[in-house]
Amino acid sequence: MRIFIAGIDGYLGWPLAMHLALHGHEVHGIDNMSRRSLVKEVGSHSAIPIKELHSRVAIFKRETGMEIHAGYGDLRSHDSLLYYFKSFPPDAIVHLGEMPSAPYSMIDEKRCRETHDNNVGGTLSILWAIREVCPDAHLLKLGTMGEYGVPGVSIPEGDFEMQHRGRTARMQFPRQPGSFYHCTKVHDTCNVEFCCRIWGLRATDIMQGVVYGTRISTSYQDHAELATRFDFDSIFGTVINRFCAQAVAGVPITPYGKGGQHRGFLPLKDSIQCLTLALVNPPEPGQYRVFNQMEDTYNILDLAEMVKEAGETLGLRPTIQLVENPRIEAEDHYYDVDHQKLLDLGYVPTSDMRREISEMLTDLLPWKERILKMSRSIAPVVTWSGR
Ligand code: USQ
Repeated sequence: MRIFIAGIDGYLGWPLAMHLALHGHEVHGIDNMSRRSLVKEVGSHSAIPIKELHSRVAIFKRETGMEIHAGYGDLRSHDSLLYYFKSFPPDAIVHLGEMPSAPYSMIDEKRCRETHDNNVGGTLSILWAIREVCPDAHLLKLGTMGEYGVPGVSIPEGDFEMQHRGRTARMQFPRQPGSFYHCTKVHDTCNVEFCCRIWGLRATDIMQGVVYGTRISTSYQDHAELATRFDFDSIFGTVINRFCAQAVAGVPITPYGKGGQHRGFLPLKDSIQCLTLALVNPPEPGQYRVFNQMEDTYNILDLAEMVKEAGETLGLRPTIQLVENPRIEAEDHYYDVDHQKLLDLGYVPTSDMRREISEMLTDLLPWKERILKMSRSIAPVVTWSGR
């Protein structure tokens, strides 16, 4: 299959590109390198050092003999996108090229608007380019479980049957995003579904839970120069990854508020597995389908305890410190999510959360000094209330 990856330099994009190339697909991709520059802007860096994109591509070729065609590109440059798609008409487009941080989108008006411009604008650019150049291509778009929020009822996989005044209809499940970043994903969902309905495009919208971990695949895991990034700062680091980095650095693990927030999680290598399954099982023309991509739900305090225990087993002395919640969010709530469709396609969850945490701590230990060097970026600084 000929696959184009937008956001090929990211936490998910790079391991997905390698995985797909190793499984015989022709992979092309672009990245505007914003993740690298924004993490720098907020005063941090990847705990695990990563090579520049062109070096990664060269090392991958040297090690495997396989080619990944990747370079700089911004999705919002619509003419460039048309050029890419015309010179390499893709069978599928994986869209990971968005600014992924809720806190970043809440810093100020400039960052909020940048997030909307990049995310909503980039997706619109892709949709128009597909329509013009390759209307039969499958768009695999990364959404988020955070689109649904925590509504207090079970969350279906995309749509549900609604009854109102004696009539029934199938509708998208209502959205309740928790940050301006999550709002951009809701807007994307609306645009992607609309284009399937009106233009007959085909798309899979992935409502993904929080991804964690350092391990990407057994076949090239040991090759340090091919590692994917790992963020731990309060803006771009996600919760389990942050807790593990905190345990390694010897600074307190920071559940926000009461720590009763529930989320769905899945390990990085399972995210790669799920995205691949969606690619090799495309939807029908005109079909807009939603997959809730997650494995298990946990509450934040339990995760903190798990990281603490795993750290102690490795001889660390992690501590947990509840901190005032910088976000406005429910801290103790019902959470139940349908996530059957990927299992039906053959997804085999690999996760044992305790083992994953232990592996993550082991992988991060050599980089303790790198984490400590940017330890000022760990404490949360962005508040939802702006105070
Ligand atoms: N949290 C803590 N302590 C921390 C960091 C986070 O208690 O040190 C809490 C947050 O308050 C939140 C939960 O952990 O309740 C998850 O936060 P997160 O930063 O790990 O994840 P979130 O902001 O929700 O966003 C991340 C990714 C985003 C993706 C989303 C999936 O950055 O791109 O869309 O996870 S989901 O959370 O299911 O919406």
